[in-house]
Amino acid sequence: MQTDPDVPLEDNEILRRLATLPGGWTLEGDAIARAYPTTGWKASLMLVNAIGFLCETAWHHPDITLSWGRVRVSLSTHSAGGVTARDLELAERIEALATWTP
Ligand code: HBI
Repeated sequence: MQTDPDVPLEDNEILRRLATLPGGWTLEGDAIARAYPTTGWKASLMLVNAIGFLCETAWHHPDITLSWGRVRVSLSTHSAGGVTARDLELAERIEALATWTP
């Protein structure tokens, strides 16, 4: 198994790991991505901020698209040119945050 953060994982390994991740993360090109439905623009903004702070603490920065009723997150490791274990670990943390209900 490849665990070097500077080496992209093989697609079959990414798909195998995504299958163990709760939520609807998918492999899209050189990144893993997931869209979260929200109740509106302000809810999207709050979710983007929460995900943003989490990612900043991990010093790993996804592309995030804020829309009315939807936040899309896309993660890859630029230095590796693809998806690494670092992306999968952060995806798991984003998933826990974004699906948390009080
Ligand atoms: N964020 N998504 C992503 N991918 C990276 O490779 C990355 C990052 N944030 C910070 C970061 N790399 C730094 O390690 C380098 O820019 C120094």
